[in-house]
Amino acid sequence: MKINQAEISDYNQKGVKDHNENFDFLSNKLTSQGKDVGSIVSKLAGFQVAIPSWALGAGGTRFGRFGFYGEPSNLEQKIEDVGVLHSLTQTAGAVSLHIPWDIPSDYDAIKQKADALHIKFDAVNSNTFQDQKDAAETYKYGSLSNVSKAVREQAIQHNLDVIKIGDKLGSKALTVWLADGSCFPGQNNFQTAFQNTQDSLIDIYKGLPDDWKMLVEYKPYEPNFYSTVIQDWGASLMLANGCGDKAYTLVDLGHHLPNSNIEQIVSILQLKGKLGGFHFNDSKYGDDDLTVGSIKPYALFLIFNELVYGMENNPQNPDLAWMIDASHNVKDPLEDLIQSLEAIQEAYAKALLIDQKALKAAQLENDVVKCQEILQGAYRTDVRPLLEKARLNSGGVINPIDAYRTLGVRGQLIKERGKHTIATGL
Ligand code: LRH
Ligand code: MN
Repeated sequence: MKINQAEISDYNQKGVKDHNENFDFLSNKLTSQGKDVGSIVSKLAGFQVAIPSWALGAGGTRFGRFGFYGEPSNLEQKIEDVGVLHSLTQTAGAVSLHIPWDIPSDYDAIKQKADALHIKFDAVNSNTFQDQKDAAETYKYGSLSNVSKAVREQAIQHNLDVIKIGDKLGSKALTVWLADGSCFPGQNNFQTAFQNTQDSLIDIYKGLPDDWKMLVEYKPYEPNFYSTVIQDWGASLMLANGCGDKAYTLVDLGHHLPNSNIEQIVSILQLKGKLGGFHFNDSKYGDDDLTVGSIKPYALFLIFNELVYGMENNPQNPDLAWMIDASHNVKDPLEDLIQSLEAIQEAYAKALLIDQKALKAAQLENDVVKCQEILQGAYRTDVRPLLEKARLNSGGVINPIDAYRTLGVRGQLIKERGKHTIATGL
């Protein structure tokens, strides 16, 4: 299904008066505080987040999966669904594919479809955490870190194949996340596992086109529950440095032990010019892959404060890959992704309201209270009229969730696809 511009402008009619009143009020207030509202709105409109191809259907856990009707059953339908998200929000202009879950059958056709929907191909993800049915070697005891050279070589070759697939689609980055680790003390020699991983990543790195990046994603545990080879930002940073200038760290918000200070990690990785991108989601306990901003919205705001500071002060750090990585156990996947896109825009908008100069001055004065007042003043601002303006300026809708329901998108998808289609992915 495709949402056409006429449906969008018809829908916006009912809300545009309220929007204009709210926007004018906020815009006047911010302008009186010296804020450049126009630049904030254009930064929001330019902030495109990649949708994970593996999260367009219902997710699940080992305890079960409850399907969602009208799920996409092939890559073409997944691109269509990303197109629906982008039509409504105008901030989902990219998709991140996971291989082999989403190997295109017709590259030209899929590129034409994505182009027509203004969808770019962001980082491609390799998968050496599941065995493919005709594979010669198993990844049961790891992939790039495996004690077996044959297993490591199979995993290296898979990553080189993923690069080729991404290259045909116009992608410019490879994301490597490894489940590799151990479930019991003594099972692994940590140094051998780490060195095998480093050597394997270097072999993959040699196959990276000049204008590509390698994003090394870390995670403390699951599916291994005693040790994980790439357990934290330090391990990812060391491995990226061991590969070279085109290798960076990837921060998945759910891949941190409770109460980790993620904004500090983000800040220092930018200072070192080694922050490559994000997998946005939220979590209460583990890698819960919940809707962005649904559990810890203030933490997300503090991360965006460091990102805004870094984007202004760390030219040594590359443009970042913005991606969502979530799983939907109880919500309509598209509504869940719309809420995540909204939360990301909201955190970014609030962070753009922070007077970084005044904050720096207060920090130099050790005026702790003033520092907090500056941050929380921005956080307490209802920035939704700015998000609406950015969407309207780009041809999107004022309220994406309401539009999604008013336009009956899920009903239309069920009519087209039926109730029993299942999307590949997690
Ligand atoms: C691992 C992870 C990784 C993906 C997978 C789908 O938990 O975050 O980014 O490969 O989820
Ligand atoms: Mn992830």
